[in-house]
Amino acid sequence: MNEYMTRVMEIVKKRNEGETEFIQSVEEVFKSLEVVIDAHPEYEKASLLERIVEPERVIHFRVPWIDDEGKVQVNRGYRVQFNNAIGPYKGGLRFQHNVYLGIMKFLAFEQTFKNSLTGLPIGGAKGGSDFDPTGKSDFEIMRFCQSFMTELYRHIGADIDVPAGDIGVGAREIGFLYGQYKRITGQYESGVITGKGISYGGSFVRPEATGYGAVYYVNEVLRHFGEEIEGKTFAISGYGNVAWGVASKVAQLGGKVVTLSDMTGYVYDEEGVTTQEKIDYMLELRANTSSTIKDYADKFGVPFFPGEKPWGVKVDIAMPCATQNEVTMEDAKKIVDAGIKFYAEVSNMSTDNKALEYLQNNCLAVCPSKAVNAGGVAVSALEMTQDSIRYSWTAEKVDKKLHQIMVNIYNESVRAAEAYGLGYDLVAGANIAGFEKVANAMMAYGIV
Ligand code: 2IT
Repeated sequence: MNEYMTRVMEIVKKRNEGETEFIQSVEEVFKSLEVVIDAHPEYEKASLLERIVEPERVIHFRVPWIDDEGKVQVNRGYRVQFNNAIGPYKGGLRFQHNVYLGIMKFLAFEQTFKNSLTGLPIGGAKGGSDFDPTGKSDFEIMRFCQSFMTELYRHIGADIDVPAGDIGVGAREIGFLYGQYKRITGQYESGVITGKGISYGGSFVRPEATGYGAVYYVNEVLRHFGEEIEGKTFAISGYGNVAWGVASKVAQLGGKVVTLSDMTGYVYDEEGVTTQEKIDYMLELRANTSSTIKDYADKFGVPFFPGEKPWGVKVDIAMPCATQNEVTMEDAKKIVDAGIKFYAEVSNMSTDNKALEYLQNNCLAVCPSKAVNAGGVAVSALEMTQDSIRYSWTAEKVDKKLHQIMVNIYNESVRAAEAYGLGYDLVAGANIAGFEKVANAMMAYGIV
């Protein structure tokens, strides 16, 4: 990092004390940008970095709701509208017990560059709550979502800010949220939220998009090395919506996912999560808030490793699909020791910064989440387009567009790193390409 960047980094650390994930994500992006900042002295004159690390708006609100026992509960709600230089704010909502401002800001910052990389006109935002959906009844979730939207509705709109799902927010929650939005505003403004059901303005392939997109991206990486998905084995973590999309696309292309995991441990399925029965069972597991991944082991008679992560398993490709910082230095060493040559983050910022650097030095290819998982938000943007033209594209058409977008993201990343003399560096390439478009737009606007 050059002198200007070091100075801005100091400001970020001071202003965001205790928000470790946010500081980490800024550091990760900055590492890639030195060449760009050196080549553009006008950025420093315009204090572009000082501005780009500061969210345009942070909304923090109270969410009171009544549980099934009639007791009043209070959670914290957030929406961080980070950057709308290239389009309306766009990004998911996360409902998880550990949510706080530092996680919201890191996700919104990442989202800004990811959304730019998709090539579509969407800005960056994120929101959510420390509400924990595990063990809650459908009615409790509904009442929570209604209360959450009763504040959020005034801050969003099809051309303002368009939320979607993330951890803890799936089709059921999106239905409750949109239902309340529609009731409060009296408008059928379906473009205000994405991830909707097909019967009310959702897009085909949105549930699969993050996982499918990740596999399309990895496919490009393998092609670069003269390899293909067919016959390859994959270790993945998680078992939710994203892991499900990865497992089913890998199976379609003739590879096999051999691990799934959750907080309690991982399962090793040597035959692979390849049959329709197994892939459908993942959805069943997810729908039942009291089940754990051990149920998969019991059902299909495969080994379960309690308390362990799947990173010691010998496979061709490792793809973390669970959450931020799930791969630490210790895990990274296991991945390298297992002889794994390809590493693709799917969960946002899956890897801590030191572990990421170690993997970059020891693997053939390291693929960053903001490129690999961008297919999810890209199809969300396609959902917005379909809503605005009041027309629904076929699954085949959306899937084709998704595939093309992922190929473009890969090519753009390769190009951007090469243009700055960094060689084949997918991490730097994604950061640079994502940054360039946002930076150009911000420069055009003057000091805003
Ligand atoms: O992290 C992400 O990109 C998402 N949770 C999806 C966001 C979206 O607007 O579809």
